[in-house]
Amino acid sequence: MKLYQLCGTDPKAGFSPYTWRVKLCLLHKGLAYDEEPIRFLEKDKISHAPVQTVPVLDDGDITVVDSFAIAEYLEATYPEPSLFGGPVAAAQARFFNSWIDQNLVMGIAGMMLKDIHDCLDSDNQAYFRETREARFGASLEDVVANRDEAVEAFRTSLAPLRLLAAKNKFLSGDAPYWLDYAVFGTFMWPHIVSDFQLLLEDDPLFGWRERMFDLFGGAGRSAKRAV
Ligand SMILES: N[C@@H](CCC(=O)N[C@@H](CS)C(=O)NCC(=O)O)C(=O)O
Repeated sequence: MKLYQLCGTDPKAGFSPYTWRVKLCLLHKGLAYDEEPIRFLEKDKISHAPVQTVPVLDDGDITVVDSFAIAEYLEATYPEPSLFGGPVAAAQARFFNSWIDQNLVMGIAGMMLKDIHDCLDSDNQAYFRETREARFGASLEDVVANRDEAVEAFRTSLAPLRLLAAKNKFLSGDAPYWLDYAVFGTFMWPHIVSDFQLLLEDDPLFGWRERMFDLFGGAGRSAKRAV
């Protein structure tokens, strides 16, 4: 399998939160894959895919796009070990996926846009600035200007996840499943591009994230951008 992952100047430090979700799903299922780094301006590498965003997963002749669709594809094609833990959880995962995208991805983006920009080379920086400033309606600098206050609201918004982390070792219970990977994969994005502190040490989610960093031989912990 080949998984395309966005990177900046360091090809080993892929940072797309959506691709991280897929990486963790592949690791959970013990499926071997090669990671193909791609910069924003190297979309020709994924010209065979129906959309020009990552993740793109090539599994032999089959190409699958969108992190959630890829998770469903992996579950249907390689059922063991289960990624969702059963059909009810798989159905409910759609709700979580949407919640994570709206709350975590948007919340983190509003604090990290400038850090992401700073990981890129100058051509990719220009593309990133133009597309993101159009999307956010403000300069990258203005978007992140009040992040010291924004992070407080972000931490408050994590309350539903915090309840799960306070009760169990993993968000899914005694062992990690798709929900853990979807949330942790999203946290891998700021972990790689930034040193800004999102979680406080006494937050149950901090301890949960530490446990997630340790999974799969410390795959998450060791993935840090070279500076
Ligand atoms: N819903 C998609 C979102 C994918 C997405 O937005 N990927 C971003 C990177 S995090 C991308 O490839 N952007 C390309 C660009 O902005 O040019 C998924 O879950 O896979």
